Formats: sequence, structure tokens, C-alpha cells
Amino acid sequence: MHDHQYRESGQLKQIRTSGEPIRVFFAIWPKEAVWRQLCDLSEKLELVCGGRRTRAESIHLTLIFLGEMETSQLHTLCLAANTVRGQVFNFIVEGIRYWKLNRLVYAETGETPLELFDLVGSLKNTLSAYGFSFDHRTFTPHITLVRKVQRHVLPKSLIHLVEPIVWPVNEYILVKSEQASDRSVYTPIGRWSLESQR
Ligand code: 2AM
Repeated sequence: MHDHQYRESGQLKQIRTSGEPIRVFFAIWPKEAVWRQLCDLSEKLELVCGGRRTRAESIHLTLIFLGEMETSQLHTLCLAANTVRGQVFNFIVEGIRYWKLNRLVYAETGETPLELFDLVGSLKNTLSAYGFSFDHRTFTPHITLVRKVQRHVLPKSLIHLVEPIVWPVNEYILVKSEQASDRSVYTPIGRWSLESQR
């Protein structure tokens, strides 16, 4: 085991890693009230659509999926993230959609906040400059709520939520993804604060 140290909002944190390759992605993760609302939504959808809802603790929005890398690269990845600047924003979950090709239902926003586009753009530029590779397709924010959907008849009240979910975002995280027998297990390994709007 090795300890990697990196700066996180002025503090030093430690990541314990083995010599195995590690699968990682950057994401935003809901807390408390927003988390509960997204869980409720996934439970309702599972009843309507069949399939398997995302486990409560795994609900998130991916910013950049990096995939597998050597654990020795993690230190540099965190140093790169230390140089990224982003601003706080509200992500408004306005409704849900069915993605036929992947047989999943996800939550989406009507208009992606500029701060979110800027954050992802800044992460992409910085990670590229540090030599990391990832998928360069246009960022389409989505929160996967149900997989392996069996019925794609979605209730109108959920396609456009009567009460949109307002998700205040003030940090983003680096997540380790591990494959358990039948599911992915996500563990946060780094956390970076976003700056308050002036
Ligand atoms: P998904 O929810 O649409 O599957 C962890 O796997 C996270 O990274 C998920 O949010 C997943 O999106 C996203 N992701 C993006 N590209 C991926 C890829 N090529 N393989 C696995 N996950 C990917």
C-alpha cells in the first residue's frame, strides 16, 4: 500500500492505494434533501419501468469518466485537479428521460448551468495538459436512476417534474469505482470546493 498526498482546498489529505490499477471518475454527489428526492424518484421509476434502480448511495452526476489508470498516476491527477477553478451553481433537475439504446432512465436539467459547462471544460483542459486521456464527446449531464428498464412508458408528472429539484452544488469529487459481484461500488477519494459567486 502507498499513501498519496494531495492538496484539497488548502488541506492535505491522504489516499491509500494498492498497486492495482484503479478506475476513477470525477462527479458531483447529492447530499441530504436532494439525495432523498432523487432516491424517491428512482424508487417511483423502478415501480413504473421495471429494471433496477441505482442504489441510493450511488446516485450521482458524472463530470468526466477517466476509466482505468495506474495508482501511481493518482497523485498527478490530484495535483491537476488542485489547479482547476470552478464556481458554485444550482443544478435544477427538471425531469426524466428514457435512453432507449442503453435501456436506462435518467434525470436531466432543462438548461445546463454555465458554471457546470465551465467546470467540465476546465477539468478537461487541465487533465489533457497533464497528459490524461478521456472521452472528448460533448458533455451531456445526466443522473442515471434506473438500468435495464423493461417498460418505457414514463408518467407525464415525472417527464416534467411538477416541482423541480434544486440541487446546490459547492464541490466536486474524485471517485474510485470497483466491481462487486453484481454492482459497482463507488468510494470518494478526493474532494474539491467550488468558489462562491461574487
Ligand atoms: P452512466 O450512469 O451513464 O452509466 C461510473 O461508471 C460513472 O461514469 C457512471 O455515471 C457512468 O455513466 C459514467 N461513465 C461515462 N462513461 C463511462 C464508460 N465508458 N464506462 C463506464 N462508466 C462511464
